[in-house]
Amino acid sequence: MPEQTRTEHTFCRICESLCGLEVEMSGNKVLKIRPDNNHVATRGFGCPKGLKQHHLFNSPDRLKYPMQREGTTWKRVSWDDANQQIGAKVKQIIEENGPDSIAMYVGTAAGFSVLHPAFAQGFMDAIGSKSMYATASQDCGNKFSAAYHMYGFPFTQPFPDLFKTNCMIVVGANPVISKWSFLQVPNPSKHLKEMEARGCKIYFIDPRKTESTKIAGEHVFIRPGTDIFFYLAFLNELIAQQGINEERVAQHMKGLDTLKELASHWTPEKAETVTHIPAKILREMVANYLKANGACMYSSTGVNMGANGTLAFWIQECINAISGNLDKSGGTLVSKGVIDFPKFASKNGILTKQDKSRIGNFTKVNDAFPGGVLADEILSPGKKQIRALFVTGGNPLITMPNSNRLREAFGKLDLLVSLDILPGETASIGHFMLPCTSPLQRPDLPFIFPLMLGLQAKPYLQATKRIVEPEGEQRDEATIYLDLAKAAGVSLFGSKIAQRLLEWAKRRHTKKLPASAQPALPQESILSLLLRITRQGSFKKLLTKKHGAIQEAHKENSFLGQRVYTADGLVNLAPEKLVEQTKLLELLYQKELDTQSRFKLITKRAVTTHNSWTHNFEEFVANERYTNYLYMHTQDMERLGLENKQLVDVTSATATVRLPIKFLDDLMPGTVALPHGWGHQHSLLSVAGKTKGVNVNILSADGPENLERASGMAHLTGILVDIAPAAGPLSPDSWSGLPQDKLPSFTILEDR
Ligand SMILES: Nc1nc2c(c(=O)[nH]1)N[C@H]1C(S)=C(S)[C@@H](COP(=O)(O)OP(=O)(O)OC[C@H]3O[C@@H](n4cnc5c(=O)[nH]c(N)nc54)[C@H](O)[C@@H]3O)O[C@H]1N2
Ligand SMILES: Nc1nc2c(c(=O)[nH]1)N[C@H]1C(S)=C(S)[C@@H](COP(=O)(O)OP(=O)(O)OC[C@H]3O[C@@H](n4cnc5c(=O)[nH]c(N)nc54)[C@H](O)[C@@H]3O)O[C@H]1N2
Ligand code: SF4
Ligand SMILES: [Mo]
Repeated sequence: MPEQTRTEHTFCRICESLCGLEVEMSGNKVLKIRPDNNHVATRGFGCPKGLKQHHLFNSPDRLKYPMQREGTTWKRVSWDDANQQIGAKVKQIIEENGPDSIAMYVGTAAGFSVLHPAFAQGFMDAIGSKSMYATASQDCGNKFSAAYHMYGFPFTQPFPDLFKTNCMIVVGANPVISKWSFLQVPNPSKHLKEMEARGCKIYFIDPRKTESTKIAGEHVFIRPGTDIFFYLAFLNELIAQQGINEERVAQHMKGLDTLKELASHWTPEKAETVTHIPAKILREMVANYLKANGACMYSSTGVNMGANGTLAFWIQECINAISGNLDKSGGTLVSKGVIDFPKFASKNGILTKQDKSRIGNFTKVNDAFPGGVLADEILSPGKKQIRALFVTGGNPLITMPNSNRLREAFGKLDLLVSLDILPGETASIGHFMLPCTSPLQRPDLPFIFPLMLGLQAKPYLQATKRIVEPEGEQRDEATIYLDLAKAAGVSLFGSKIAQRLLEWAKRRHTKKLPASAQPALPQESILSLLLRITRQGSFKKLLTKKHGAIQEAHKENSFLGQRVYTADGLVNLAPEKLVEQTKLLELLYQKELDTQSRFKLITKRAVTTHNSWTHNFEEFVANERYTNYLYMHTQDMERLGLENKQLVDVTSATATVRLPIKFLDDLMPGTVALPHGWGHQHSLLSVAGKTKGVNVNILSADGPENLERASGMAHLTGILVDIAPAAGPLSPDSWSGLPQDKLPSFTILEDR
């Protein structure tokens, strides 16, 4: 008899929008996913990735059993065997080389779960290793670093009060495609249109006329990588137009004089020579910003990845602060999640560790070292040399700088373990792949940004149970780390009591499960405990609010003088570490002047991608989408004598990639765009593996001298490149830029 269909409510955990979803199911099978029209905040919004995620999860490649590689063959192993072997290796490496030789890379997918990142960190604490790496140094580490210096805590992140702002300047973000980052606002197009309709002045500062700029606001081109000069000129002009709120500054901030002195060198005319933003437009922008009752500047990855992200973000925050827009309705707000997390965490030394990296002497940001020194840390002999790496919900081989070098380094590891749902590029070259539950297979709460920090335009809470049962031997990451800690003879969170208590809870919970189920921690109970400690009621109770539970709205005047956790409680407008970096600005400016005639390469996301892992579904790579393209303005193509779809070589300081070119007149001439997240040819992914795209991160440089000093951010946009018709030894078949002999080809045994 066919099973009856039923509807389950949950929310998407692929990107920061966390869209409410209605899932039509039959038995354990997802038939269809619809946006939840009655969701309190996301109100019927969803994107192709979220609504088709079941196809990504139902792939025949989906990991179901622990796998171990022998030579070029992957075979199935039992959990006991995998844990025992990994545990023994971890013990051996600790004995021989110390705990810091065991590293971990926490990827984006981990960030969207509550328990996964907490238990991953707990495992590193168990080992006693400081060698933590995360996506932040490819994404937003600059924001964390600047916030730490200015506000005393990296996660203190003021965000635009979208519903009330009267002027918003968006720099290096494309919310219509990517949704917002550091702010949960589902359905960006609708919000942007509504904002404009009520008279809000919107600017997009971007080297490409993006999908967002076509929805609302005014677009202003900027030469990639020159944002810092735009911000400094904006500050210079803001001071000239007497836009400082002296009273607010005197009461809550320090360092204004240093800031003024710095800005005095950067007139709109001087900045224009490198940013290409006309001084007249900049002056108008400043006037509109100052005229508005409630204005804000917001930036995202286009600025973060541009080699000067920390300085740029710092100046942006200073502009919002000194103009009186910080902590003001219509400006930027600093919200609270379920607790005052910055207070709790800074008191307990969470996310504020100041360890230094062995290579490059970088200070940790958010308790993690820069990914751009990971290859060096693996390849450079000595005490603390990294010999083992756990990759948890990430795919660094595609997403980090200088992928070829990273591939070489990963090949030298004694142990590379991936906790993933798919056998992606990083997992494919490792020693063990551990099969995890997908988002639909785990109970959850909104991740740390909304939960702990309230980074939501409209605050709400929601709980979801697991709606799809795991298949084969898939396990949740928290349970995996508990078992790995036991196998390595260490205690999660560095606490014997915690380890024993969690093992007991796991045994007790597993007894209640059907005999065929995998052992598991009681995830719902742990999440419930978190809610109860923070006085939010129980998980079960929250589950009954299947469309989400609205929380109190954010308030202005609730941050300055109250929740700034610097030593003196003042916002530091001129942190020494950042001011020191400004000495390099003249040099940088000169370098920009010297390279005006060269191409700069930027990124470009698509609605069907999420970094590197959504190409394993036929529909998302159908027809022309079988590869990525180099996008170029027709004017530049004509100048170089290139034709649409022609194969070209793109060469940076590190490598060359070969791929087809497409014209795109939305680009600023002199700028080319190349989407990231491609280059799957040599993974075990059956659909993505047949695509032709190239990994753009072969073109970005790693190593201490190529990273942004203050935050360790990789330089992934605004990269200088040369472009020429395809010629020479690169094989047109590979298009990947990797020498054929360096590419391992793996097989997977059928018995999985
Ligand atoms: N050139 C260039 N490079 C970039 C960027 C760019 O714009 N340009 N963007 C950067 C940004 S913003 C980021 S955040 C990084 C991303 O860097 P990564 O986090 O390294 O990359 P993802 O592709 O998001 O990898 C997610 C991995 O998690 C797996 N996964 C999915 N769901 C789950 C789950 O529930 N559990 C587990 N265990 N695994 C799961 C996926 O299969 C995939 O392997 O890349 C950065 N790299
Ligand atoms: N569809 C889709 N959605 C995603 C993702 C995805 O891969 N695909 N990734 C998710 C993740 S992990 C993140 S962090 C967010 C990121 O979300 P966003 O930060 O909004 O990322 P992008 O859409 O890449 O927008 C960056 C913009 O910066 C511009 N830009 C490039 N270089 C420069 C520069 O030097 N200066 C300035 N001013 N602008 C520049 C680009 O043209 C682009 O329009 O998106 C998330 N959402
Ligand atoms: S925008 Fe798409 S991927 Fe992001 S949460 Fe919503 S449905 Fe999921
Ligand atoms: Mo990201």
